[in-house]
Amino acid sequence: MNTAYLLLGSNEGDRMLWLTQCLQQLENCGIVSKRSHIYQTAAWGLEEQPDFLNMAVEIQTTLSPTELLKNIQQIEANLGRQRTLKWGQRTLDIDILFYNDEIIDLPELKVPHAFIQDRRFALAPLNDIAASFQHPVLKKTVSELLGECKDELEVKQIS
Ligand code: GSY
Repeated sequence: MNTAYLLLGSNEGDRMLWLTQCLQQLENCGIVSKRSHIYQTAAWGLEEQPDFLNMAVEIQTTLSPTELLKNIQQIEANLGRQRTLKWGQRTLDIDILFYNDEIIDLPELKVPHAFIQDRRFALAPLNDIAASFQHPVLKKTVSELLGECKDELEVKQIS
């Protein structure tokens, strides 16, 4: 069994509904063993767009990293995601943040996800469920990375 940490985000349409449906569909990938609070977060990248709702989940899965990626891309497609602008609005985005303590460098998949340490919208929810998890490259815990993070975009816990 493998442990993966995922970040879910939505900033288009009924954001809470997309997150809820995503949680249901993730049950096809394994067991969702932990979920963070939900945060309303200012959009990073193209800032002239609606705020995101973000949450992190821990999943226990027998899927390999690339199988997991294919499954979550299918969930994104099922829930209306259209891949248009790189930093644009989206009904649902699912990122693999960590997969065990593995370092994966494939054209289609980089794990740990490159932005974790620079994005409060990822670290705050992740800290709810994996504060003492150590980043396998930076060798710092999620809690330490959150304490050092300089990202000033607003991240507000809403549930
Ligand atoms: O990379 C994830 C999608 N995304 C997000 C996000 O999830 N939250 C916030 N606050 N900004 C974002 N910009 C992008 S792209």
